[in-house]
Amino acid sequence: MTKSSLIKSFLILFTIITFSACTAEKKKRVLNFAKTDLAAEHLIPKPLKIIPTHGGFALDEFTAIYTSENAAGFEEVGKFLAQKIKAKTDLDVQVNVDEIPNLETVIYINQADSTDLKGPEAYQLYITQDSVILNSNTAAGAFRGIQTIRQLIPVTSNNTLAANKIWTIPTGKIIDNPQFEYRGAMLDVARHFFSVEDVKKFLDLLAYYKYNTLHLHLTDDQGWRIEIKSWPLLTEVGGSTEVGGEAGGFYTQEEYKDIIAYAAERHIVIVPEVDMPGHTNAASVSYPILNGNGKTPRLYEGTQVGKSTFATRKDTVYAFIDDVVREIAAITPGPYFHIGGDESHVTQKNDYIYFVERVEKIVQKYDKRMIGWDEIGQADIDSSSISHFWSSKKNALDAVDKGMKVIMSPAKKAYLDMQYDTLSKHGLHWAAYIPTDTAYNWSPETYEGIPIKNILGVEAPLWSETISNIEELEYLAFPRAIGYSELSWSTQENRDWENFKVRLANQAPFLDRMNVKYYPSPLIDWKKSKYSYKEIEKD
Ligand code: TNX
Repeated sequence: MTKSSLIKSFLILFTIITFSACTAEKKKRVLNFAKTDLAAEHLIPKPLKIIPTHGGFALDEFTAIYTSENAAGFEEVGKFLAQKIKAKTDLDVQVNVDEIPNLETVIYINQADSTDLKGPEAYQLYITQDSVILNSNTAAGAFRGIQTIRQLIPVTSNNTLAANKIWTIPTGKIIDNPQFEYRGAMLDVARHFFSVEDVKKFLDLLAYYKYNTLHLHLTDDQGWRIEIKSWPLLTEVGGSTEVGGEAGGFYTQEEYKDIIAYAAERHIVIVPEVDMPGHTNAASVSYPILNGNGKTPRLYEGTQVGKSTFATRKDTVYAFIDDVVREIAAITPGPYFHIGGDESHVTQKNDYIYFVERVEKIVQKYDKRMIGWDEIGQADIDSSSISHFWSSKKNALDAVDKGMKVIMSPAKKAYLDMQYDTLSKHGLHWAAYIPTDTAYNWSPETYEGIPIKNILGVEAPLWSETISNIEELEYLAFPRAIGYSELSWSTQENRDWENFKVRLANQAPFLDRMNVKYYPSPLIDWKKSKYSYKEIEKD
């Protein structure tokens, strides 16, 4: 913080304290809430430390938000919070407005370089009767912190005799920091295409639970979903259908940039995946020169895997991949590029290895860090590349031996497309049935003996063979994705199914307001909510 902004912060706080003092009389009359307990709030993911002080901060028409003004992104975080407060309470909370008559309480979002803040997404919240002070190193940390504030704002205002409505936030201190730096979900837009609006809604939900990554599976046998200007038939032909034979679709580069920007406002990174050398039928139908399985490629609307491959010894294939990676990397600000690499059952092993090693160089040439499904662990690749563990412990441990980081998505535990049980309306069960408790009750920290120091984080992939619209997406993703947020954010000591179950039950009002058609797992005693999306459009 610069000296002048520090002085300004003190001035603001001083003004608030003075204002609060002047209006103490009035406050006393209004603030007769019951004793609060910050530690009993239904926060997900569970913060590292919560110290309750049992008082109440009044969020009302006399509240304003101030942010560090010279720190990049902080004001935007303040405005994001103001919008969400408006949606939930209808209050018009001003952001960084100097002269506010009758100002009584303030939310201050502060850039702090404090050494207590243990990483870029760490934050601290100090909630007193007069102020909420949110400290973090970066705007990303501040953004995670305002999700906690959002979750602390009650759905209903205090029932006071006074004319002004008050939403009471419990006082105390929260010290929080994510366990893993990569906290992701994946959406397969290749088997069935999902619109930009659908992706944005998914991003809204992920942001509320402090996810920081959305991996988009952009290509597969059944569809190519991202415009590549130098190879236009990929989308014209390869994007024209999907599983079941519907019309398919694709994102233009402008639409993809729109998704990136929307995610960036939520401090979420998009990881683009172009799956190869297998899962490439849609590309090979568009440009048969790429094909390496010896058959004439045709559009494919089924769900079998493992029949396609690129011609891994042809230079044209690498010229093609160079163009694809170059165009996508140019519009992807995040550090990663996912090359797929799974289930290349018709690629010779030595060809597969040659392919992965060559593609890694292309990804690095465009300044991205390569991620690939765990099969890539068989190749001789750099320690900066990342193994995406889904199935083979051996492959993941081979990657660990190379010094690589691992993203944990074991299908048996973390696949959002697995059915909850035999009655599930959508989903598959080739890996397992994954009821809501099974999804939560495992430890990525120790799973299959992958050393914790190699674990970059956890990702929950949602494959879309059996889902084709947002309601079906929501049915498989929620509530399980809420549990995965806690597996990647909260420490093992802080996780407990019995405790989580109650907090999860209390997400129902939020999910209802967001019009999320979640699976009403019978394991959860869902809290009834009187609000539906018809009354309040968005939270
Ligand atoms: C395996 S997971 C796949 C996908 C399927 C998924 C269905 C992985 C790397 N490959 O191609 O969609 O199973 O659950």
